[in-house]
Amino acid sequence: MGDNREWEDECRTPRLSQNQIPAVFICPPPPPRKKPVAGKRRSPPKEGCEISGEWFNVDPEAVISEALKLKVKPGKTYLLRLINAALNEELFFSIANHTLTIVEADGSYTKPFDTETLLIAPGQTTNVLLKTKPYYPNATFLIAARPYFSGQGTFDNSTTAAILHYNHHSHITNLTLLKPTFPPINATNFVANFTAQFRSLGSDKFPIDVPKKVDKSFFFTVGLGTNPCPKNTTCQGPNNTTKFAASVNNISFTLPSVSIMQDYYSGRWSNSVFNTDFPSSPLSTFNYTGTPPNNTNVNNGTKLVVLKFNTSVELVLQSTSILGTESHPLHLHGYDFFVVGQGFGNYDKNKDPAKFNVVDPVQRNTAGVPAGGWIVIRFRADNPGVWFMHCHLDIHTSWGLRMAWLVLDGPGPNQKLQPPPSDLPKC
Ligand SMILES: [Cu+2]
Repeated sequence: MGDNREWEDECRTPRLSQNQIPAVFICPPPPPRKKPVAGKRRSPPKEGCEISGEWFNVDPEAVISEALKLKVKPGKTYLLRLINAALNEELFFSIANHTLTIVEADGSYTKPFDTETLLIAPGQTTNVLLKTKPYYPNATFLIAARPYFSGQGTFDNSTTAAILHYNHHSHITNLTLLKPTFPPINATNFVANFTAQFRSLGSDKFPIDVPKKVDKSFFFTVGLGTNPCPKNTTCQGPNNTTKFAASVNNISFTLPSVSIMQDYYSGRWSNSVFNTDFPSSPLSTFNYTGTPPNNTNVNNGTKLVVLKFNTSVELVLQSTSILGTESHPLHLHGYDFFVVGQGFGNYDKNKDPAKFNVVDPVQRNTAGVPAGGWIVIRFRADNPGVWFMHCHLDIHTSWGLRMAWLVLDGPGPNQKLQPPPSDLPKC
């Protein structure tokens, strides 16, 4: 607070780049410092920034000479900071014949766990420890990422790749190149099992502040839908008369002509660009993951939920099967939330809370709502301002899978929305 970052965020959000940048960035580790990882101090032996951002739409071996090389030494532990910078692809990531130890998600430490393949959604970050082989191997190893896609229709299934190269091999040619094995492109169960392994530290030494008591409960459906095709326009929706839309509680968010923050800060509540009647649960209920309703049209509007300062919020995010179930990595601005539960099918408010994890749930800012399933998140609304929440698949956001929370000021001097900076650009 106090650095006006909430104003920047609000202003930039609707201006996401339209250019596709499918990429996994492997970025430099931070300066060595004490980390609560397996109770030991670990200093990465090397710093550097590697960018694996080019799609190779051919056999990886054909482009090996051009591929980026991540040079390592045997018997070391490297920290890789992974960021999915793609706009529309959740990505599987793997390094052939090497195990990755996950230690961080979206800026919060996790209990370390091992995996051969990880999934990372657009905007998510994950730090992993890579333990190299004890001796120089007679091989090089493909580092690769390729999409996870749970929806319908065609999808680009290309692979992006780099090479893990043990340093002394620089003078040896014809080393075997080993490739990782990936789950199938639509491996939703793999994804659910993988994400269920994330746990925050949540110990006496590293406590977490997960809300145990809930002040306000919300139930939001997230999914696809349609809008009528405007007259004299050609639409490529599910049929000629419709175009694709996406919604939260069947409301497709319309971007306002003026920044919501500016309207709110200037005290305009009536006659403003927004309404404050976003429904806390769907206005029409149906079997969300069963047979979808015949009418797939969404409503359109700029609707917000207003929260009193410091409200502890529980939010069920339920995927729908309208135009097919699909995974939606939901991103909340302004907060790191706790994922206290996840499951498939329709959320059952009588049975599912018994399975919630309020001891060591993962804390992050982007979490996947499983295709045909749900997650439950909790956060404390202690950051005043207007906070966008949206699917991190850019195409779904642009179709309207987005809404915003308006968190009111608290009584304290440090609990108020800061005035806009003098150089605030006009949105
Ligand atoms: Cu989505």
